[in-house]
Amino acid sequence: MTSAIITVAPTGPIASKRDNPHLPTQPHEIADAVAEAVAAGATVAHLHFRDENDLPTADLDIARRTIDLVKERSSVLIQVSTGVGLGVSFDDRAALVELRPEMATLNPCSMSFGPAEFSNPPAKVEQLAGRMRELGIKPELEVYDTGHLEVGLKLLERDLIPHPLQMSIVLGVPGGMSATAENLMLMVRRLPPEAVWQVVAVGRANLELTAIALALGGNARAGLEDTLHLRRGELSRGSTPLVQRAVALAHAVDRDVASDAETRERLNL
Ligand code: KMH
Ligand code: ZN
Repeated sequence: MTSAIITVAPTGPIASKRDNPHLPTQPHEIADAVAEAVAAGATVAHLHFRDENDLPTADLDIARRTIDLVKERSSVLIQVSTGVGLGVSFDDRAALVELRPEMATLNPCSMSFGPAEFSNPPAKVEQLAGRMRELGIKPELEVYDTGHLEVGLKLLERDLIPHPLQMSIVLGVPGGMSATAENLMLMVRRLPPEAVWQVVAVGRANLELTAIALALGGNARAGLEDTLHLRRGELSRGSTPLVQRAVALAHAVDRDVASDAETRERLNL
């Protein structure tokens, strides 16, 4: 099997330091967390940004400052989240690609996201995909349901996103598919053979589904964005223990962890 690409997701849109005091929120904290995770084997950093009050933000200065600090510490590939956080407008979220990261997420469909609405109107999604293509930014599709996958495959068919398809199968968001092995298999069976994919299992099933995905040939995402715990009742002391666990799982199923060069080659960057 191919080597496993490990993405670190140190900070998401929802959790706060009250939920886990090790959650990095400020630019230097995020840069420290990524540097540690890279030393443990991560080659991609999936980044959300927070303002001085620790709230999710698409502020370009904060994003630029964070990215610069991350880049000072390693040659990790930067993947900016254009999901950002609930309550931030699509246009503000989309503007983050103007910072020209190597990669950015593309959330192809609107949905309920817990108690809120996650708005991704089709015309705006296509516009963002087009802008990413112009700027040479690799999109990672974030699919939370079977219909999202079909929309993503249509974008690929219409050449609005480049080959190979890169995808996160996100399971466990209230409003999307639940985090079960059956749902993961349903999605994986529908992927084109060239697809580069990982599971983003939110919450309790993170360990099991990450293990299954690695055994199936998928990649792994690890970090406090997706789970705050290492195991039931034990908060993870940052993202590094989760990255180390993903590396151990990859080795347990006889896979190497992708280097920077292998990651770039597999994603055709
Ligand atoms: N926060 C995850 C549920 C994005 O940032 O664009 C999905 C995610 C999407 O990581
Ligand atoms: Zn994210």
